[in-house]
Order: sequence, then structure tokens, then C-alpha cells
Amino acid sequence: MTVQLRHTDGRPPRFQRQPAEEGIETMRMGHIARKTKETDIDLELTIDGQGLTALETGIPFLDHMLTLFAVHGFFDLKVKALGDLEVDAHHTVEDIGICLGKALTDALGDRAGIHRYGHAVVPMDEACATVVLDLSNRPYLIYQVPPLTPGIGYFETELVPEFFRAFSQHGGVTLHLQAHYGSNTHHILEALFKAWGQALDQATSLDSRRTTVPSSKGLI
Ligand SMILES: [Mn+2]
Repeated sequence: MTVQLRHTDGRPPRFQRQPAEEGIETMRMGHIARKTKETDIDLELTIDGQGLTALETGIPFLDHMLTLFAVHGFFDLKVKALGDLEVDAHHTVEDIGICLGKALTDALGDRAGIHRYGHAVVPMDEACATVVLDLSNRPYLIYQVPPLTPGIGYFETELVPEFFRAFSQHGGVTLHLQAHYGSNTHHILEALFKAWGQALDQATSLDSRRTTVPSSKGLI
């Protein structure tokens, strides 16, 4: 992709990545290009990132949420999506979830050495959300969120569980999302996406004590 990663305030990255040297582990990264009759998506996820983003999903509110995810999880994320927004945002949002899940799966490889579990509780003014996840290779979604305002920007809030289901399915993630309370839909979703970023950062981070797959079965 030609787009350049930037901090949210437009600053360039703090450091430039060096090309991988022999004997040094490469940055964990997944790149997915997926084209259907409904969407054309190019997505790049770097797990060991700086929270840099280059997002062009065509849905400003989704760009906002993905920025929160990347910044608070220290992921670098590039997304360029051309979707059938003339229909609605459904295909684009769901397919970005698919690509993000696939990119995570790619980036994690055999999942050796990771913490595997992550959780975060994040407040945003009057709202509060918890995300608990397990990089188990067992997709499962629990989504417990109070009723939200149906539309926010050009984004239908009923797409939030669709997005996370697709991510969970293709990322092999047991994903439990809970919004405990909150009156403002924007705040509730901000808390949720930030908590998701933090929990995933924790789960994907490497545990120096662990050299193998984090499972008593020897495989996840
Ligand atoms: Mn906001």
C-alpha cells in the first residue's frame, strides 16, 4: 500500500522500521487483500506497532473507532476499503472485521509465546465497558451492550456486533464484550473499542517465560 502511517495528530512515526536482519525476529504483521462483488479491502495489521494509522474505510465513524483500537492497543493499522456504501455500510463493516481477523491470524502464526488472554475495563465519561478475550482459535462472541442510538454518523450501530463477530470468527478469538452503562452511544462505543484494543494488546504480547504454544494441549 502506498499510504503512509501517521500518528493521529499527523506526526510521522517516532522511528522507521529497519528491515529484518538474520537471526532477529521480524515484526509480527498480517496483510490481507480481499475483493468480493461487495467490497475491495486492503488491510495491514502490525501487532508490535506504535499506534499508527492510515484509515480510509469510507465510513468516518468506523475510522474513528479503529483509530481508538490502534492507538490504545499500540497496533499499526492500514485499511483501504472500497465498499458498496450506496447500499449501506453493512458489507464494508463486516468485511473489514473479516480482514482484521484474518490479518491477526496471519500475524500470530502458531501463537507460540503469547500471553493468550487479555482483559480491559475502560471508562469514557459516563460510559464503561469491559472486554475479555482469549486467542484460543475458538471463535465465540458474547455481546452484551445496552440499546444504542440506531445511527451515528453514517454508521448503523447494529453493525458493531457484526463487525466483532466477523473479527472473532476469522481471528480465532473468544471475545466477550460488555458495556455496563452509559447514556451516550458515542461514548459507549469508544469505551468498547478502546477496551478491545487494550485487551488484544495484552493477549498478543509475548511472555518471555513462554517459548511454546500457551496451551496444555500443545496446540491452539
Ligand atoms: Mn469520539
